Amino acid sequence: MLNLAERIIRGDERSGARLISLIEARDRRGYEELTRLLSYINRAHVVGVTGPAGAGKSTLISQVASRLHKQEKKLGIIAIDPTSLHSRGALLGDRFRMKEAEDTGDIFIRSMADRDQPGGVCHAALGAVYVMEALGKDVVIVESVGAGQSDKALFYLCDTIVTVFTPEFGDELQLLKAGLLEIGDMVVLNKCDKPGAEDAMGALSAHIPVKTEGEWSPPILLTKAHAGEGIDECVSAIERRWDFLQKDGRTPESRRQKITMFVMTLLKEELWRRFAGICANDREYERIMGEAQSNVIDPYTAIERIADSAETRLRRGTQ
Ligand SMILES: Nc1nc2c(ncn2[C@@H]2O[C@H](COP(=O)(O)OP(=O)(O)OP(=O)(O)O)[C@@H](O)[C@H]2O)c(=O)[nH]1
Ligand SMILES: [Mg+2]
Repeated sequence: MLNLAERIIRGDERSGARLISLIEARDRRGYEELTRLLSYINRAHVVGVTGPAGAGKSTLISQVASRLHKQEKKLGIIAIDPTSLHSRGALLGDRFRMKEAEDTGDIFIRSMADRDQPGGVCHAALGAVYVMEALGKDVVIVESVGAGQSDKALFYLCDTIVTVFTPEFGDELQLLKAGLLEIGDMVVLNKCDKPGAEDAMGALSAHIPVKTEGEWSPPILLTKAHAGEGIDECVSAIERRWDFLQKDGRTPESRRQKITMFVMTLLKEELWRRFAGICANDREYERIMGEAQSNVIDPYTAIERIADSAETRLRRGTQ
């Protein structure tokens, strides 16, 4: 009998979905299967789409994906949905907004939410990207709101990042606060049918980092995603970006750096998860915290003592 990895390499999407579920469940058997896929990755153009909630990311992705599909490209979509923390309905909602992509009947769409780590990077997303690459997808699109530092780490696994804004978010301060502009390789101003599109365009242009000769320069694209307008330009920009990366931008070194960043971000969360588990039943921790609570020691000293005690035990454990 073929194992999951072998079936995935032969293009079996049901096995792909099963492996993603194992990774979501943090099942070690899933990691073993994923290891078998490692010589089949780094083939697809991985495109991350980020931007404020409701900016039109899903609508845009659906339109772009269905056009790429018409060009005989094989597509996978991963939608990371923070709202589904509150209701399962949102997962269905996201798929519903990807109607054009769904209607092709030929695009692998996977919605996921990391219920264990609200606001955190989606633990299973990297695995899902690997699975889709091993399935032979040409383009894998990842959607995420991209709020918070750790969520941004998700985009370390992308080759191209598309940031989507709307005229409502055109205001300078919002853009800077969101911290999203500087990570974008393409900027989409969606909902151009709304008032304020020109002002927003001006604010966006002023903030696009200036690139030197030979570097990729992020284009600004104007769209009305719900009406399918501006989509062809988005598709060509994605293709131009891929050509650029093929020539000189996607070096093994940059890939190595991205993996390091991704691992470090997830490691931070994992260490914290384990540490919090230890503290929950630890007398030393409770004693120090009790002293801080009753003002016997100041909070800074408490932090140092708790960290020292954890470090000592960690070192002892490794000897
Ligand atoms: N007026 C207008 N509405 C749009 C446009 N594009 C999308 N919408 C609408 O905006 C709403 C939100 O679109 P989504 O595609 O779900 O946005 P999203 O960014 O994926 O939202 P979240 O995943 O919840 O963060 C939907 O009702 C869309 O129909 C546009 O160009 N103009
Ligand atoms: Mg969405």
